[in-house]
Amino acid sequence: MKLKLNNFDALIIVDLQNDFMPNGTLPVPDGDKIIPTLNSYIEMFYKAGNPVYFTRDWHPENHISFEGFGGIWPVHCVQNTEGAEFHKDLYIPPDNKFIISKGVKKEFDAYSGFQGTELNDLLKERGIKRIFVGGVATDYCVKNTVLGGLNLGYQVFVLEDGIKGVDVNRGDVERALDLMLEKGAVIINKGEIK
Ligand code: VGL
Ligand code: ZN
Repeated sequence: MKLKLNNFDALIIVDLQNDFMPNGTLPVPDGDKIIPTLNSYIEMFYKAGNPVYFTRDWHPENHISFEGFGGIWPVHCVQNTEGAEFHKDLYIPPDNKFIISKGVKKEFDAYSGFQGTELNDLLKERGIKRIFVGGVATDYCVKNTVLGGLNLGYQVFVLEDGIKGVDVNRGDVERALDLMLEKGAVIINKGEIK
């Protein structure tokens, strides 16, 4: 497929934070390997004048998703800690105002960048119709952000060369991709956009 960016396209980069990188507390294997590719997507959108939104997990230290507090995950992405910071090599365009924090309240978790956030309003405000989603983890926050976007009526493209998953259960990543496709997402790679 060949596809040309238009004014109604936005890029969404999901959770490129230290705790999800190989040295973090909830590592996504090779999560850092997609950074150069994501940076080239970010640059492409930025140069074309299209908005880039960065989601982040932003949990209080006693968050409900953590082991010992009712959840299944090791402590990760605690607000204002180094683990919650974006990877130092991730390119954040100058003056970027679009940081979307999720899972910010103790009692609620959110795998989707749309859940409990202002993301949909921000996209609507700019008349965005198509969203391009990359980041981690394919089988959790990427999947749920993609499904959330489809539910809200966006056309959603999944950046195949810009995602990594955890595969807690073998096959999770493949099943996640199948589900996204089944719900109407389109899977593309960088060479297909101009
Ligand atoms: C995520 C597990 C827990 C993710 C967030 O970003 O995919 N996974 N919190
Ligand atoms: Zn989390």
